[in-house]
Amino acid sequence: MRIDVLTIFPDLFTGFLSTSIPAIAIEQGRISCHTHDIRAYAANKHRKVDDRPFGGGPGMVMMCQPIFDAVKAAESQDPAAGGGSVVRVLLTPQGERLTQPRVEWLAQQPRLTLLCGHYEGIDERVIEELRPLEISIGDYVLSGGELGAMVLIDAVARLQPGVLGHEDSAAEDSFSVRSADGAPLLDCPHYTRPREWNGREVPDILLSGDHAAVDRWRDAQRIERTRERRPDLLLNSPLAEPQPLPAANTNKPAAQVARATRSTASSSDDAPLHGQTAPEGA
Ligand code: 9D3
Repeated sequence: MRIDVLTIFPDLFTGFLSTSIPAIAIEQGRISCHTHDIRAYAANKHRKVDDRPFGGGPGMVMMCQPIFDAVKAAESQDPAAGGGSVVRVLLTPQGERLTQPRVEWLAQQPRLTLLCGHYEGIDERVIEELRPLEISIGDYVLSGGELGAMVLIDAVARLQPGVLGHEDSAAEDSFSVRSADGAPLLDCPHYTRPREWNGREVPDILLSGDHAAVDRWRDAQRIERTRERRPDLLLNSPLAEPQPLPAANTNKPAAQVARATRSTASSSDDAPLHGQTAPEGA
């Protein structure tokens, strides 16, 4: 897979691309990653890539011309790389959420062009012209698309065949392990030596040598942790706690039913499985 990244901060990618899984994927020749400085394509002599918004308001807007020319230049390099097929992705808070099924689809493409926005946003006309997929990595505010692009690159790199030493690791971690009915499950807890640390012991079952019993214990842990921490993943699964009737059979809107279900499943009288929780707000 060939990946081209368009950014006004190409330096952000150097450490990332020379470390850990992305570096291994590149060294093995499973992916190649090319960064392009959008500023190098600015046609004006001041190398200006942004301007004030029409209609007024705060901040600056990225101009069409440097972005369009950078995309065309990047995609005309090594034209054989994608066999003529290039998937364009704009990282933007207005995008659809990056999920593991979307990562799996992106990982199978021969060529990606990742466009990182900055400032208040990008002139809408160049988005209409390029028609990229629009992807967000979550509901929080970043200062630009670069971290989103790195998240996407890391997620697709580790799925390339041969990149992870232990081939089962990708198939068995969070969101790849599924219950019998197909609900994605969180991972079970892991332990290594020593058997006792700081007065804390490793669960006896893991030392029993009974592999079938270990497998059953791990499955039970996955289900319990998913119920406790991510009941939303089990909403349509028989593994979920008893739920309110579907929205169609009540006079409540679906969002309200989902909210009630989630708050029931993680009620505060249950002991928390882990010590601290980040507040989600009102
Ligand atoms: C505070 C500015 N916002 C006004 C309502 C708009 C805004 C513009 C540009 C907010 C963030 C950004 C920069 N973010 C990204 O480019 C971005 C992003 C993100 O902020 N959150 C989650 N995923 C992504 S992917 C790209």
